[in-house]
Amino acid sequence: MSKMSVLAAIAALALVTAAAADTPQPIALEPINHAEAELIIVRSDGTKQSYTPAELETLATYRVRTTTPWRDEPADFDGVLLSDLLAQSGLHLEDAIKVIAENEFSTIMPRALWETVPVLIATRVDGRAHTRRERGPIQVVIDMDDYTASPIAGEKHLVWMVARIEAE
Ligand SMILES: Nc1nc2c(c(=O)[nH]1)N[C@H]1C(S)=C(S)[C@@H](COP(=O)(O)O)O[C@H]1N2
Ligand SMILES: [Mo]
Repeated sequence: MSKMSVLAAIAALALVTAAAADTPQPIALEPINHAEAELIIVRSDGTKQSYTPAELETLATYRVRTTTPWRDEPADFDGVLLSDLLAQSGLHLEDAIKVIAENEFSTIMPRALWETVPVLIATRVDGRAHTRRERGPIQVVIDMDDYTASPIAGEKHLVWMVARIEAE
């Protein structure tokens, strides 16, 4: 490798590292009172597992600071990774999942989405419980840089009032 290409490689690595270090950041969360909510996971064999926001937060928790299509100013979203939740409930190898909201909205997420983009299942915003008024209590959040860079991520994936995830 020439000296220039070594420098270029170091610069590229620094950029990648900076982007990766950006978000999601591991964060320890103190217990708080959440809005009453429940996320039900339905496996392909029909068995179910349900999580309140506090139960979701027993998985590894992360913070993503980002805007959303509904927020011009960035906010701190805390929650768990969709990939971790699917691994814990046994849906991570499905080709796709259907995410259904309390208002009956539903959308399909292909496995490539949660495998290539950190998809946060947010349970808190700016350190507080996430309310329905703010598009909680359980909201799918993707860092806007990752969202913009992904050929797969779309606005239809940014589901709020998430109620159910089913194997497709
Ligand atoms: N709970 C819920 N989340 C949702 C939707 C919805 O109807 N309900 N619509 C989705 C789609 S298809 C898009 S484009 C955006 C639209 O948000 P808006 O209706 O506030 O513009 O949110 C997504 N998340
Ligand atoms: Mo949409």
